[in-house]
Amino acid sequence: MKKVALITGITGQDGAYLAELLLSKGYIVHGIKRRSSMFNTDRIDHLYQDTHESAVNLFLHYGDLTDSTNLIRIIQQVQPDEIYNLAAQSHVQVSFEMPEYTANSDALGTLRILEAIRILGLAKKTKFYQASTSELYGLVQETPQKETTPFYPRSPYAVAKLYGYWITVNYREAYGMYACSGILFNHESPLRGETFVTRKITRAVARIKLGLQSKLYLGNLDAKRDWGYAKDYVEAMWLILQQEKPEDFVVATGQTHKVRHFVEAALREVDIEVEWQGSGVNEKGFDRATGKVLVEVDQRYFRPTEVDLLLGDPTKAQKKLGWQPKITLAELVSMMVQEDLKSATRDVLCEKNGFEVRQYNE
Ligand code: NDP
Ligand code: GDR
Repeated sequence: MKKVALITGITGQDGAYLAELLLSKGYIVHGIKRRSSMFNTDRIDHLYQDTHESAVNLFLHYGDLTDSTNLIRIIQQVQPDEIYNLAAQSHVQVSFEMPEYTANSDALGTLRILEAIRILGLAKKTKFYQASTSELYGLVQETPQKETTPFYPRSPYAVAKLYGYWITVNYREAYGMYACSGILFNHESPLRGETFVTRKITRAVARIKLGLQSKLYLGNLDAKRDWGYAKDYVEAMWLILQQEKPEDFVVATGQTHKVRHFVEAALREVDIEVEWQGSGVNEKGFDRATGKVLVEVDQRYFRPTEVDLLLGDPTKAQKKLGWQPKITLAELVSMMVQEDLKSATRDVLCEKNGFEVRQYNE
């Protein structure tokens, strides 16, 4: 019998990689996608065979974490062995603008799924994975951050995820459910949303190199993050649900770098050396060869409360899951810049042939 998995957030970065991984392991995969006025399945289209052509192992359902009845119906219909709750309003800065919605989807959404499992009598059958986050650590209490480090969330997003983390612990303890969290540190890829800092940088660097854009505007260049590769991290999600006992795990690389280091590495990938001048909001990054300003700091990307330093300790995941990150930061930066160069090249060709190329800058 094939295992059945349900992934919320299947149209996102992690959802796409996880769906691919589970399909490769022979699972039947169900995913929840939101209704949108435009196609929103770009990241998983290559996995989705036309139902009219052959037997499929991937099924999509319309749904939303803010709608309990919808979640109950889908879970009842699918009867999953494993649920991966990856859906979330996942942008930290946006959560300051939409705190109530973020709490509804990220905190109560988690509760809705756990309750659905319980109401449907699936507490002993269905394993539950919660996408917890290093943002829970927020204001630095100790480094490196591990499973026992106290939490101090610094954004409406992180506070909502704190509820998601603890309600998962509570359902595990109260109802004996196999319910647990991966506390994942930042993980990136060519599929990363364009408004997260790494992808914003690699996309801009490719466009600057090909003359489609002149400058990149960023916020806090000194924030430090422990960046890994998303494809490595979805393997850890799967491993977390294959243990004998449900437990929470930190998933990280154990290395941390400043945002400015990521900018330098991305520019180096296209043979540009950057030189920083000024400080704070007046800081600029110059092309050492031409003297042109390539990077400018813009106040609007600063957050009301920032997380200055994330550095994870993945020892428990290494020992108990046998998990290791396979890709280094240098390889990740290179992969992302090279992929963005391909899209930028396509845009250049379109422009050359008289087709308008839309600019999305954030
Ligand atoms: P993305 O932002 O790429 O994907 C989020 C997914 O959630 C999308 O499929 C989105 O749908 C969906 N979604 C958003 N709101 C709702 C809602 N109300 N109901 C149903 N679906 C919704 O995130 P990632 O793939 O990067 O992250 C996956 C999860 O892991 C998230 O929960 C995130 O908070 C968490 N996380 C991520 C880390 C990272 O570094 N990437 C680190 C730690 C945790 P749509 O495509 O329609 O927008
Ligand atoms: P983060 O990721 O907030 O860590 O959350 P993001 O890439 O948005 O920011 C990382 C750091 O870079 C600084 N920064 C900027 N960030 C953005 N987005 N845009 C900018 O222009 C910019 N300039 C500097 C930020 O201030 C921050 O310090 C991600 C999300 O995937 C969450 O869902 C997840 O839980 C955490 O990672 C772990």
